[in-house]
Amino acid sequence: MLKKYGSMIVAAALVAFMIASCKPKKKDDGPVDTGKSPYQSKNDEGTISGVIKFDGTPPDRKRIDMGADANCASAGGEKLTEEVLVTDGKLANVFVYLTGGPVDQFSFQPPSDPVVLDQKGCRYDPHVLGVMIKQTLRILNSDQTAHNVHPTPKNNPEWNESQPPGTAPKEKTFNRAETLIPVKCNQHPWMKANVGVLAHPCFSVSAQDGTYTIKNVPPGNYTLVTWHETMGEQKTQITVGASEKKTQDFTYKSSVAYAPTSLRVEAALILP
Ligand SMILES: [Cu+2]
Repeated sequence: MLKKYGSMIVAAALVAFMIASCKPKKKDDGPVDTGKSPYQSKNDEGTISGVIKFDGTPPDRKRIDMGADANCASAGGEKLTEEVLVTDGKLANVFVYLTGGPVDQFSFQPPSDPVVLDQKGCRYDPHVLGVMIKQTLRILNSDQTAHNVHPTPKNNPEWNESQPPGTAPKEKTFNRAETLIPVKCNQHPWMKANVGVLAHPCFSVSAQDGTYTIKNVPPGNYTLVTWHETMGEQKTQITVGASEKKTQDFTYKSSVAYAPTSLRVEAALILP
């Protein structure tokens, strides 16, 4: 009897090991060949635009103590937390993107222009941004201090590189879609950015006034997703007709717990 159970346990362990061995590796082996045909424009793309509103009292923005680095402390710019950035009831830094429909059925070429992520006043600027798979992310250091850029992805390889002042920009690409990749700086624990990586160009980030616009939307049926670092995710179904200009607003309420995002929130050096 014992022997029988023993062999069953060994067999189960072997199966578990085989399943674990089959898991895709996180190494940088290029974009997955999806076998999708390239999107052919009929010049009838639509537009989705709207406003992300914030209902309720936003959490206070806390002062960030940059005293650990004299260059940061003396640099200009705001030194307040920016996770929840509300202006006149409008929410900034919401990543808005489409899933399903034609954006998933076809493949899309990334633009040749890079997306720029700067380090300025010991902050990442912008705080939330999107790139396409294989599009260049150009990372600048405009400060007089060394930064250490460190994305912590789940679907893409993790890397961690120092960037001293006056050195050349870093040019990086991501090979797999991921919403969104947290980026930290090992030198300055308060520094955070979030990079959305998509296989298609239909995404946007809400501006200071809460507005967003997604251009060049192939006509079709989609799920429109709004992602906010700490407030969470919302989704709605949307249909875009040929050359249609669609409006879709969202509201985040301070009293509601939305579907959590996958971000790991890390403690920063924050003073009351
Ligand atoms: Cu830094």
